[in-house]
Amino acid sequence: MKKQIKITITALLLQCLVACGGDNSSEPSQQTNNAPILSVEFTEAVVSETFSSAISIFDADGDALTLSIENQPQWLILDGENQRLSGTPQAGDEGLFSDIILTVSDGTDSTELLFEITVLPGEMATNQPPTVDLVVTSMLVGQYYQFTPQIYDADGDKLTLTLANAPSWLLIDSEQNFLYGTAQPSDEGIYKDIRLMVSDGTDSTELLFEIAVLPIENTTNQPPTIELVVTSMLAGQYYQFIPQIYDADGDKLTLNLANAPSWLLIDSEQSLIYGTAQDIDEGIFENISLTVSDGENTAQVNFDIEVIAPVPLPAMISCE
Ligand SMILES: [Ca+2]
Ligand SMILES: [Ca+2]
Ligand SMILES: [Ca+2]
Repeated sequence: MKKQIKITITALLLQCLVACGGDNSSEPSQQTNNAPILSVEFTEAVVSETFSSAISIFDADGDALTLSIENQPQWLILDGENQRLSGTPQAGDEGLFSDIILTVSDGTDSTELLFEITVLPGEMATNQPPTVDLVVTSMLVGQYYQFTPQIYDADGDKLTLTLANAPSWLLIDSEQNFLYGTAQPSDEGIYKDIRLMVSDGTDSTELLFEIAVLPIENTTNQPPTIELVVTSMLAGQYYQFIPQIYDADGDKLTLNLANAPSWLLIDSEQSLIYGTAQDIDEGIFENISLTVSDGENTAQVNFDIEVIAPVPLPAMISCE
């Protein structure tokens, strides 16, 4: 602005000098024409913001000047009367516009100015709203859960999560951006339209989700397993066989014995089988089954027991 005023004053002064000094002769002037000069303020334009830049023009002879423009971006308008370039670039106009030619003419000579304008992205125009994604299936009552949403912002903005319309036991850790909570048996049911919002400070994105709170019984039961090693028994001796039983869920297990000889018994408390066969029981007892149950599923092992009569000790033979 300062520069513009200075130029205008100078132009007036020269016009005055010409008017005062050179008007007394009508003889054809041999003086050569001075070409006009021009300059523009160097300014950067911003998307969605009004751009305006003054053009300074000057002609040493005080000739009437006209401005014209070529190769300008569509949004850039020349106001020749007010010696001003103006316009409002839109989103998509970001970048460098070069080789713009501004021409000033005094009717005889003209001067060209080659310049360029950079259009910067505007704050508002280029914010990418953040995205949020969350995979929540179901929760079992009594168990602590943590859900970490996938949040992303293409601009790298700092993101803030907020939760709305959530059950009271579902909480948010805004520092670390995750959800957590433990539902109680009285919370069983489906909670719909829970809103998770992520904001980058300018735009926000919302995700609606639901959580089903299931009773613990709805878990997939792991059936128990059983292993038993039984070889043979000597008649007259007490034996105890302890099966290896296991349940991945930690369920309480109960044993059941079937197709067993009467002398083979089960101790359900201690989960073992025991018994003493007699000499008359000598033989093979086949296909005895021992079953373990976790209350829902069972596992079974079938086995044979051979009862062997003890070999009588050989009689002492005395030699004479
Ligand atoms: Ca001139
Ligand atoms: Ca953003
Ligand atoms: Ca089980």
